[in-house]
Amino acid sequence: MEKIINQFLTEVNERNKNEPEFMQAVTEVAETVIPYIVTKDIYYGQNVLLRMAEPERVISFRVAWVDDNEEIQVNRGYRVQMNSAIGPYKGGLRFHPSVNLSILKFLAFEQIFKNSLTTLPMGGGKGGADFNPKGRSDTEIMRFCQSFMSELFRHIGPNNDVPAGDIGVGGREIGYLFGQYKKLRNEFSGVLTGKGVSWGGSLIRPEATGYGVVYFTSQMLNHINESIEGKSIVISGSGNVAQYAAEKCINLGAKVLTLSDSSGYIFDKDGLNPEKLDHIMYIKNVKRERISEYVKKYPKAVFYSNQKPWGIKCSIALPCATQNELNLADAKKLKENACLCVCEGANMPVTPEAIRFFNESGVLFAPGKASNAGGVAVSGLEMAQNSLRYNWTRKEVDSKLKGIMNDIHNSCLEFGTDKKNINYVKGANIAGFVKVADAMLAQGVV
Ligand code: NDP
Ligand code: 2IT
Repeated sequence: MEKIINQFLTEVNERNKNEPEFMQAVTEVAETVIPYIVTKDIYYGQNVLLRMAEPERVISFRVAWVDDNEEIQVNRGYRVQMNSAIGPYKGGLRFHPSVNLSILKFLAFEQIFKNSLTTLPMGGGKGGADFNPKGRSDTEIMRFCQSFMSELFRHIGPNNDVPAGDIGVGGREIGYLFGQYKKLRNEFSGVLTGKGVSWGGSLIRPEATGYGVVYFTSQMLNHINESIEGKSIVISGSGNVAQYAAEKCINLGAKVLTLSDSSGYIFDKDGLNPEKLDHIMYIKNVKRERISEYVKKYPKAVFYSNQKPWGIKCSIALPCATQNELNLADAKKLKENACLCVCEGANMPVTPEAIRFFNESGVLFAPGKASNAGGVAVSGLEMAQNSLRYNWTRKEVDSKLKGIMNDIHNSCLEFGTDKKNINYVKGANIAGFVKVADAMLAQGVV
């Protein structure tokens, strides 16, 4: 088996040299899905996974714009259209200086499986730019978004490719991108998700990823007769996903001890409450400042500069910032502190060595493609509401989100249970693969 997996990975690597994040994502899927493929006549010999690992199309383009000092800036924009077997390409846009093809291809590849798991008809895609929004004025952000969309609009559409937010792209950026698309196409359509509710957005979309992560965590705990209530929780990040994960944890009676950003983390041993979380949202979403501002208003909390929160004792850890932010040494600290469950809010935040350690040492672990699928799931519901020209209530969307997270959990159990042991990575990868593979086989070799 090892030989077949290595042959496959060598072939993919040949075509994707110097793309470590992409190879990391493909390796994780290959190690769990190839042993399944070889037992199924319909998939064996069809090179389906090899086809999935090659993007259908990659677009790269210049984004030139003028900053507030009237200097001309140049960035690089991308859209990776990875797989459209089960629906239009769907996935977020990331604006961050680290953005490159390796990162966007890993994200687009994971998105294929995640979107399949949601049970909604969405293919996989991802895009973004190596633009750093930090310290930029509102008008600079607007000009950048307009320039970015002046090229991207040619390649997307409500039945073809529907982008959304990711790191550095939230409601403000989606607004500027939508405005420019509408002007260029002279069309009001559901081409982006994460829109404002008064112009086609869905209720609960901002909350969906974070809430979904916590619903999924609850389901994992319920399965071992545990619950989230009263548990201490360590969260990294303080952006969209982290904020709403924290909100839901607090609502369910858990104690959220930490949040972080790229400058360090805050530890509040009394736990966050709704008022403290409101203040975090004000710091991050309105003032757009560093998380360290928190301790000015709440001096009992401590800010640890340039450190990660994984050494804080907790029962549950939710990494919600970025890829490869929790390594083997961090995983060992969590285990020593009797952590029960690690559920990914970010995409690929836990390194392969750390995942192996969790699986071998009995710490429940959920991969992002299952546990953070709530965001794209509600994006799918936003697309459905746009097509219907209708809006569901908050309660309706939240209940659909809960149902979808529950279905994903059940799919993980169906494909990932082996002699009562649950491997959520294996379960999510195989369940996600099957639906896309069946569609690709039915549609022929193209
Ligand atoms: P935001 O931009 O809202 O927040 C990102 C957070 O992560 C910030 O606190 C940021 O800190 C921190 N961060 C980003 N890059 C780094 C880095 N290199 N090192 C340390 N910290 C970093 O993004 P989201 O909350 O939307 O996204 C967070 C994660 O969740 C990403 O992995 C994303 O792909 C994933 N995700 C997002 C979904 C969504 O719907 N938004 C859906 C599913 C997954 P700072 O402000 O200092 O940069
Ligand atoms: O990683 C993700 O799933 C997202 N950033 C959300 C994608 C979407 O289309 O809502």
